[in-house]
Formats: sequence, structure tokens, C-alpha cells
Amino acid sequence: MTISSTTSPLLSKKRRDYTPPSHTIETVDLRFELSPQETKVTAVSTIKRIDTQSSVLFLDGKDLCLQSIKIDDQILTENDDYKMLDNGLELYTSLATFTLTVVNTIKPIENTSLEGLYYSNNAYCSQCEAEGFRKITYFLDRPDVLAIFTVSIVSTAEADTYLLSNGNLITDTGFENGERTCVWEDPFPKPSYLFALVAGHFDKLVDEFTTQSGKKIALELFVDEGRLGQGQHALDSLKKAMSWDEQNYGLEYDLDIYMIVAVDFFNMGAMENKGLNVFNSKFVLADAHTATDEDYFNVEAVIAHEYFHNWTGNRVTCRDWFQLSLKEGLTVFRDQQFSADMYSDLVTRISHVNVMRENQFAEDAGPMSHPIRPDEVVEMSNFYTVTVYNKGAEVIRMLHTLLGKAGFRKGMDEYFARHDGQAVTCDDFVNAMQDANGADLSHFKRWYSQSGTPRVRVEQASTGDSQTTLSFTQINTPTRTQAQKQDLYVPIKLECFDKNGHKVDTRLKNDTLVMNSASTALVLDVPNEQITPSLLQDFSAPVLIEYDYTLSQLLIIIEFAGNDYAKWEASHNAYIMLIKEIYNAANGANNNADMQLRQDIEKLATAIKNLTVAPEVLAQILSVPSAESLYSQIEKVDPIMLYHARHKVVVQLSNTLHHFCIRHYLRLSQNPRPYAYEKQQVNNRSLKNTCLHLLAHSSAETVAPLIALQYKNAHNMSDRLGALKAAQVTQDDTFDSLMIAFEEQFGDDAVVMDKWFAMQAKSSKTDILAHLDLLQAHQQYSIKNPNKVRSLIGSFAFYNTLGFHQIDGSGYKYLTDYLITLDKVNPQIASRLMTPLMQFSRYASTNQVLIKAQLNRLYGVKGLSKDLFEKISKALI
Ligand code: 0A1
Ligand code: ZN
Repeated sequence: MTISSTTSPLLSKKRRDYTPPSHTIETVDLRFELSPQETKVTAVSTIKRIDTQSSVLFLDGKDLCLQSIKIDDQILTENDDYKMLDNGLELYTSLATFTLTVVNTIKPIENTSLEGLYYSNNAYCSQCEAEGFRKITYFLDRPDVLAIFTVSIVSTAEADTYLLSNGNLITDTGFENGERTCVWEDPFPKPSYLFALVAGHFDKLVDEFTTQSGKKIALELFVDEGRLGQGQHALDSLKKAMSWDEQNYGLEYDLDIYMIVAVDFFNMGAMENKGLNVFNSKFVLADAHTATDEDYFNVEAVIAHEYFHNWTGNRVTCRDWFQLSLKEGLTVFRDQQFSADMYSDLVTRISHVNVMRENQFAEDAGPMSHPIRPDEVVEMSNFYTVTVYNKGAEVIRMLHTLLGKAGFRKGMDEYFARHDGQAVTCDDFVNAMQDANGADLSHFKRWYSQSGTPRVRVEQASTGDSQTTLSFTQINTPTRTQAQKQDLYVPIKLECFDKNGHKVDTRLKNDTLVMNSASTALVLDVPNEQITPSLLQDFSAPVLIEYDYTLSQLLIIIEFAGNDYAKWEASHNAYIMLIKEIYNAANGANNNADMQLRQDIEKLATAIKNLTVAPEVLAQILSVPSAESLYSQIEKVDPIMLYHARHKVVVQLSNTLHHFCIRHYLRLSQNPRPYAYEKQQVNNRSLKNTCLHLLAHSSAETVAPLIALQYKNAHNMSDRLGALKAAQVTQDDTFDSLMIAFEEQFGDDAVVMDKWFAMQAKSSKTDILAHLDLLQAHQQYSIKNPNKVRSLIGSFAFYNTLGFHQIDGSGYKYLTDYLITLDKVNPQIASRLMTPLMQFSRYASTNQVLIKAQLNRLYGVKGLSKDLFEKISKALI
């Protein structure tokens, strides 16, 4: 199969081709006459021509059935007054202002893409970001057209159905003559992607928040009937987020009501529609019985993220979708700051650093590599990526480091003062930061346009007898779309220690070396052999550091570094080093590897045992990096060999630290208090379950009974799942019997069952593919439900190394077969699920051949979605 070297120019859009809209829509009155089979939509828009030369208005539209179209009082005729196109319609008019009335129908029940208006689980729900509104009516579906929306929802369903949209409820007719109408008005002009409609039966939890200026806001949370008890944490999180934004950024909520609806069928985590957030129920529902501490953390973070969008995203929005990181990078940074304040700075930071190293670095090294502000897009939903979101947040974090907390706040104030109510660009944001601080950020801006992960090579050499020079060189490797790379602004936070663990004076401000050019050097007044640098503390820049540590150096950092992040990073690097050694030894490089490993682990374990750190820090230090995060460390990696090498290291660590872990485990298991999501309990549970998981790798027979006992006595989901995950490691019958018990207990809870499906998918059963077939037939499984697909097929493809990378290629084929079916149902989810195939170039050649064969097969499928087409064509070039 031959594929041209760029994706079809017909299909792709380029950032540089941006043109302002020819017309704008000032107000729109939408009327929905709901029916699952056929909903009638009437849109009455007041339109103003901006480009005085324009005699054509293009309106986006997709999968719509047009009934009639009118300008002012005149009914329009096809081909004379307008023309239907594949992706919308063209209207011929030179009027400066006019009222456009469009009537069309849509079919919510047939909409399995979950984009536009859909009907799932007996409720109507909309999802319009990025380009879903065009599946509701013909419109200028672009973020730089901001209109005032009034929405009437007409329903003939039972009286107690909620009919919700953005803004304030201005009319509710009540159920009369078999019909009810609710009218909502949102006073804030907004782009169509922030429109929302939800209609269905829910239970409602209500609360109130008083803003710093004394305004009372009604808070309403809608959940599936019977689930009210699982909504309180989300509502509490919302109130925390509201006051955090006031305290930290002076930002107050602006409408009288804030609504959140939790639904089971949703493509992403949640959506920040103005005044009416829609959430995947996974990020709302939580109680001790059904949610882990991690779930509680995620609910709080996602609730905050969507709330923060009210200012960074809604009040100031994006001019075009290439600017997505303007709102997402910034909002992720803000939610990360919030989580760090609510829970633990360190654990929050580590979890985000892991996402960067496991997922973002991989994306940036693969065929979908793009800058945080992409230049070319075929399907916008393919660009809701870890690059735009998480690397985008890291770029904002560097700005924060550069300008300091107060300077950053000044920049934010300036940004809102200049752009409230506007649709703007990433440049506008950086300019506000720059002007508010009198700084020059022109060099910094390169982070927005350059893709790829910079590598920073650090070399250490003697300068005379008593000095050491650390030299730093930036390497920005060319990528397919960017042959020429520039050097970037890279702040490297570092500390250096001498052989006794004393901190060496680096004379650096805030311990940070700023690279403004391709290379730089740091001279220290200590002899070379005595220096140990602790580099990139707090992950101060999204780069890969290359420095050849010895184990002794890492042990010095673990023992003497004053900050816990550095200790964690050093232990992490030590594990990577040991895993690589075993991996290379399996390739015949070192026959003494096992003995060496025993000795090295002994030393590492001693350093760990001697630490006096908080439980959550110890838990992180005892967590060996995932195999996925190691893929960027080894060229052309054999995933199965790496899996075994990692496993060997974990087993050795487990045996060496057996008594230490047992001691902590037993201590932390005593006198459990009733579950609460509060720091001390969470931190202790984290250490307890990390110890149990590590213990499960040891050869000691005492561990299995501990696991079974913990499962039996568990009074919260963290402990229950902790036991289940440990049981999975031991691979004995306990695991299967516990899984049966789990299913019996939680079989009717969709969110909890996702955990069960995910555990099943990661099983190391040799007949895993047949097992997956059986699970697909489970009564709780549905290909139409993204959470189920992600839990089962996603967990298999992303995390089941042995099953997915089977040497006969059957794992790859299994995923591909599934993608072919899923693409017809929900292209967005299919596209996300193909990520493990996209990253084939990092694997050994045997794996590469097998994966490429599947990609070629996929490419040959007729009627493939744009979503998959864009990715495959990039992968196969
Ligand atoms: N803006 C949302 C994410 C989101 C994006 C696209 C969606 O459908 C394709 C749904 C949600 C956020 O950042 O939370
Ligand atoms: Zn967001």
C-alpha cells in the first residue's frame, strides 16, 4: 500500500490559513421538540455581516435533515438561494443584518458517536466541543463566533423529566396538555461548542455557595436515580474549587446557578458547558464503598478543572481550535495547582510527571507528534491530546517559574483585563504575561511552535584539580513535519552534593540553571569525582535528561537530598538503571547480572530503609516505574523482554524488603478508622497497599493469606482493590475467587464494574483473547459505552504487555478487528484506542512488522472515519 507523504490537503486545515468569519451571529433562539427517534430543531439567529465584500455565508452542518430555511420572512429555495454541500450549506445573501430561521430534524437515538445530541440510558445529552454543534443545526460552528443563546426545550415525556440548558431558567410551563416547555437564557455570549442540553430523569443534590462579593449561587448536581449518596464529594469539591479560584486568582462565578450532570455514556472526562457541565459519571460518583482514594482525587481534580474553565475557556475562549492549549494547558495547570494545595504537592507532581513520561513523551516521539499549538489538523478531536493538555500545562508551569507567583498573577489579571468576552490566541496570552511583567518572552514562545521532546545531555568533567564543569547541551531532534529545530528556553532546577552529601554552592538563583541557548556550563568549586548532581528537580521543564549516573551517586541523593522529589527521582532512576542492566543481560551482555542485581538491590533497599520520610513519599519510592515509562529509555525495545526484566527487579526488591514491608503493612493495618478521604488516612492507605503489592511479588507463602484477609475485611474500595491487585500478582486461585465475589457484590454498579473489566483485561491468562471475547458478551458490557470499551479493550491494549504483544501478532490483530467494528459506532473512541498501534516505531523490528501489517489492513477498510484515517496515514508514511 502506498501512501502520499502528506495527508490529503482537501481534508486538512492549517493554522496559518485562519481567516475571520464573514458574518457573526449575535443572538440565537433554539427550540428543541424532543423525541429520541426524531427531534425537531428550530434555530432563529440574528446575523450581522462583518466582511462587507461577502455575498456568501457558509454554515456548518453534518448528518442533518433540513426542513426549511428562511431569511427574515422569505422562504429560501435550494440552488437559487442556498446550496447544500457535504459539510454544510452555502447561503447567498448580501444583507448587512438579517434573521435566519433554520428548521431541521436529527435522530438522537441513532447517534452512537456521542457527539451532537444523543439519547443513551433514557436521557438526552449533548456534546458540542469541538465541532458537535453542527450535528444539531446549521450554524457558524467555530469558536470565534460568540452568540447569546436562548433555548426552549419541549418535551412530551412524563412531568418529572428535567429539561436543562445553559444559563438561567426563565420559563417552565409545567406539564400541561401532555407537554412541558422550559426556556433557558444564557446572558453571556458564547461559542456554539459551549452549548448544552440535557433531558431525563435524575436525582438532584442541591447546595449553595456564597461568593466573596456576597452573591449566592445555587449548586445543583444531577445523578442517576438512586445514586444521591455518591454525589456529596463532587459537590464539596466544587465548593472548594470555587473558593480556591477566588483566593488564588480573584475569579468569581458569574451566573446564578451552576449545574453538573453525571452520565454513563460520555466520550471524555467532562465538559465545561456554560453553567451546565456534563460529566462522565466516573468523575462524579464516589463513596467509600465504591471509590478508591485515587477516584476521590480524580473527582476533585476534574470538578475543579471544569469549574476553572468558566474563566479560562468560557469568559476568554479560543479564536480557533489550533489555540486549544490556550484554555486546556492553562486550565490543567490551574487544576494541578489546586490538587497540590488540596492534597499533596509531591504526590500530585509525581502523578503528572508520570503522565508526561509515560504518555506525552511517547506521543511526541511517534507519528502524531505535534506542538502544543498544532499547525495542521484533519480531525480536531484527534488533538485533545496529552501534548495539548499536559505538555501545555508544563509550558505554563515554566512561565510561572520564570515570572514567579506574583508575576504570573499579574499576567493573569492583565489577560482577563484585556480579553474578557473575547476569542483569542496563545500569543495573546503570552503577550499579556510579557507586558504585565515587562519581560521578553519571544524566545520562550518557541515552546508553542516546536514539537518533540528536547533531550538535555549533561556531562561532567574536571576543570583543573579542584573544580568541576557540568556542561549542558540541548538536542532537539528533527521530526517529520519540522526538519529544523531551534533551541528552547529550558529551566533546570538542580542541586549538587559532595561525597559526604553536603550541598555544594552552585550560585544559582532559586537553584535553577536557565538554558537560553543550545549549550551552557556550570563550574563548581569541588573536584569532579566528588560531585553528584540531582537534575531537573520537580521536573522543571518537559525534557529528557541524559546523565550517566552510578548507583552510588543515586544513593547519595536518596540519602542526602533535602527535598522528597529529588529522593523519589533518584530511586526512580536507580530502578531504571537496574531494569536496563537486566534487560541488556538477557541479550547476553552480562552473565553475572543476577548476582549484581542482588547486590545492587541490597544497597538500594538499605538506603530506602534508612529514610525518614512521610508514608506517601515512601509509597512513591517503593513504586517501580511502569514498563510503559521505560519505552522511551530503550531503543527498539522488545516489550516482553522488558516486562520480564522489570518483573525480575520487582521480585528481587520484594524479597529484599520483605520484613520491612511486612512491618509497615501490619502496623498500618491495625485499628482501621471509618473511611474518610483525608490526608493522613489516604497517605497511610497508600503506603499499606503499596507494601502489599510489593509483598505479593515475593516468594513468601505468608502473603496470600494476608491478601485474602484484607479483601474479606475491607470496608472501603481502596483496600478492596488493593487486595485484588495484589492477588492478581500472585496468579493463584485466590484472584479468580475474589473476582467472582467482587462481581457478585458490585455487578449492578456500572462505574465499579469498569474496575472489574479492567482487571480482567490485564490478566496474564494464556487464553486472554478468548477471555476477552467472553467478557464482551457480559451483560454489563456494551460497545456503545466508552467507559466499558476503555476498561476492557483499552486496558488490554495499553497495559497487558504479555497479552497484547504476543509474538504471533494475535494481540495486535485482536485490537485491529475491534477497531474496525468500533469505528462505525464511535470514531472518537476508536481513534483513542489505536494509540498502542501508533507507537510501533519504538518496538523491535519483529513487533514493528506485525503492527504495520495490521495498520495496513486497517487502512484498506472502506468508509474509515476521518479520525482513524488521519492517524493511520501519518503512521504509515
Ligand atoms: N473541554 C473538555 C474536554 C472535552 C473535549 C472534547 C469532548 O468531546 C469530544 C468532550 C470533552 C475538558 O477539557 O474537560
Ligand atoms: Zn479542559
